[in-house]
Parts: sequence; C-alpha cells; structure tokens
Amino acid sequence: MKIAIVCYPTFGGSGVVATELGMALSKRGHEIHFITYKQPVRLEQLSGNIHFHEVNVPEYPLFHYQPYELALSSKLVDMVKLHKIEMLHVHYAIPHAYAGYMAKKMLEEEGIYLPMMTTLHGTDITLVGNHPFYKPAVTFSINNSDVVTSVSQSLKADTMRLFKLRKKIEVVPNFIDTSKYSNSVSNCQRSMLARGDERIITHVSNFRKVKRIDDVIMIFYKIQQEVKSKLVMVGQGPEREMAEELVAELGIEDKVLFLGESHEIDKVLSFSDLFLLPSEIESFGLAALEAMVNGVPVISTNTGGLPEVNKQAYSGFLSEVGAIEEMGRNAISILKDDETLQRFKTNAHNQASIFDINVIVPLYEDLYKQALAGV
Ligand code: GMT
Repeated sequence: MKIAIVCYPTFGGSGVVATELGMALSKRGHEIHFITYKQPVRLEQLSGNIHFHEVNVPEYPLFHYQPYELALSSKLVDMVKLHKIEMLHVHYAIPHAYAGYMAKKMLEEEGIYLPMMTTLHGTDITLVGNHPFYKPAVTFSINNSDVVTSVSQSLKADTMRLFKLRKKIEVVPNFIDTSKYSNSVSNCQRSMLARGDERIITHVSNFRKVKRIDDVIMIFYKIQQEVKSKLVMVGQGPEREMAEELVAELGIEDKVLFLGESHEIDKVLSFSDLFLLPSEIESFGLAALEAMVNGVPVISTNTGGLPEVNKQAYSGFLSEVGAIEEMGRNAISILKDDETLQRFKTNAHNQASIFDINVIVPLYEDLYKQALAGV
C-alpha cells in the first residue's frame, strides 16, 4: 500500500508512534510518505520506500497566524496525485484530521478517493480538542474520518463521553519493538550516571504541567531518604525551571541529573531501576511502555490508559493522582532488595511484550484494508 502519514515531528508520544509505525510498515513492504513541517526526530533513515515531504508555510505579514492547515492540505493533494498515495493516516486530531478532510474533499473533485484514518492520541481529546474553541471542528473531522482509532479503551470512553460522535472507534494501543531491547548494560556507561551501590530512578517526558514534574521530584525525595539513589530527568519543557528550583530548595542537587532532550532514551532506560510517571492525564503512557520493555518497573498514577499498561503489584504500582507518600512507599518496596527488584524487572519486560510491534502493526494494516475496501 502507498500510505501518507501526517504527524507532529517532535519528541512527543504521538509523533513517536507515527514514526515507528511508518518505519515498521515500510519494513513490511508498504511505501510510506511522511508529510509534516520537519523530518520526524525518530525517523532514522529515508530509504527506498520511506519518503519525507516538508510542508512549508511562507511568512506573510498580513497573517497574525500562518495558515498551516491550508499549506498541509495543499501539500497532501499534490503528494497524493504525484505518488499515487492510496491511504491517509493522520495522528493527533488537531489540526491534522481537519486538514486531511479538506484534502480528501479537494481530491474528490478530481475523482480521486482517499480514505482517511484518524488516530486519537490523548490531549487532542482530553485537553485541547475538548476546548469550546475547537470542539465543533474536532467533532466534525472525527465524524468525517473513514476510520477512527484511539490508543486505549480509556481514551475511547473519554472520546465517546466528551464528543457527540456517530463514528465507531477502534482501539489500537501504542506498541514497542521488543526485539530492540538489549539486556546488556555496560557498567562503564552506567557509572557516568550513578555509583554501583546507587539505584537509578528515571523520568522521561515533555515536562508539561500534565506530567506533574513536582510530584516526580517529591516522590524521589522520599525514595532517596531510604534508598541510595539518583534521579535522571530526561526531556525538556515548560516545567523544567520549576523542577530545578524545587531540587535546589530540597537540597538534592547532587542526586538529580537533568539530561534535556535525548536521542539515547533506551540507553538511559537500560541502566534504570525504576520509572516514575505520576501524570494527571495519560491516554496510554508510551514512556512507561518504553521503560518496561527495558525491564524497568513503573510507579504511575492510575489515570486514563495507564491501568491498561502498568499492572498493579506486577510490573509496578499505580496510585491516585497526587498520592506522593504512597508512590514513594511503593517505590521503596520495589527497590529495597535485589531479589524483589529483579522480579519486578522481569515482570515489566514480560508485560511490555503484550504490546509488541508484530502484534499491533497488523491491526493498523487490517483497518487500512477495510478502509480501502470501503467497509
Ligand atoms: O504527553 C505526551 O507525552 C505527548 C502526547 C502527544 O500527544 O504526543 O502523548 C500522548 O500520546 C501518546 C502516544 O499515543 C500516549 O502514549 C500518551 O499517553 C499521550 N499523552 C497524554 O495523554 C498526556
């Protein structure tokens, strides 16, 4: 199949899922066209059947806001005609489903049928999409997609609750390539982050409010009082400054490392003993899955899709949002001895394999086939 993928090309979960999906589909023989404003960060190489088409939005002084949707829908029309693309898959409803629908309509005028799949990732529904400023347009573009998928049962339920939809939603969870996981940790590289007798606790996110970065720091504060440990913070975003200030206030600067955005997340995770994800909202929690595949147990909240990913007292523990004390205690109970930690690590890896790329990607392929057949 010739498939166009529209996504955000940044470090965010939806862009990562879209990129990994495109790369996996290309390995399965499909021709993939990424159409976005920058080459996606995780797009390793542009091979014979992976293409990237940049959407340019020229600055024009009359416009207070540059019309990205217009440029994207025009680019889609051109690329579909040029490369004879058969299927459009947009990730994150805003504004991609809206632009995709416009492209679909323009192509229809020329007698070209382009089925569109919209994958809902989370904040496009729960935070941004639900805002009254966007809601009518988001409702319209979901209802006019040929196939709609969500990344968890929880996000499906939220979407049905928040929007008036006549469209069926298929659940296709986030996935992970378990074959990429390596069990070998070099002590030399690990020692750059922590001493041999210290546990490594990790958090990876875009440091937005919804990730409750202050809770991450406070949970770690509890842990380090009882367990020799270091906290490794990976990512960048609006809450980083606040986090650094809180770390200084608590006097634990020598125990917390801020690495910023990194292309070596798997390496950091392979050294890690525990992952913290105390989010306010999380439609799935790809970061938790990436930790688990590396054999890292997860302390998370029980919000959104997290209970579909992290299993209580097996791959980690789940608590109410803001339950810092409990999350700290649960973390210590995993870290306290090597035997318990090893058991949780093995469980975490086993739990991740449920979401293996070879199980999930065929679900998307089946839906593409149905859309092409007009089912
Ligand atoms: O919150 C993020 O890390 C970014 C965000 C995005 O839209 O890129 O991630 C969302 O999509 C991911 C991939 O489907 C999910 O795993 C994340 O749980 C979801 N984030 C939220 O719901 C807050």
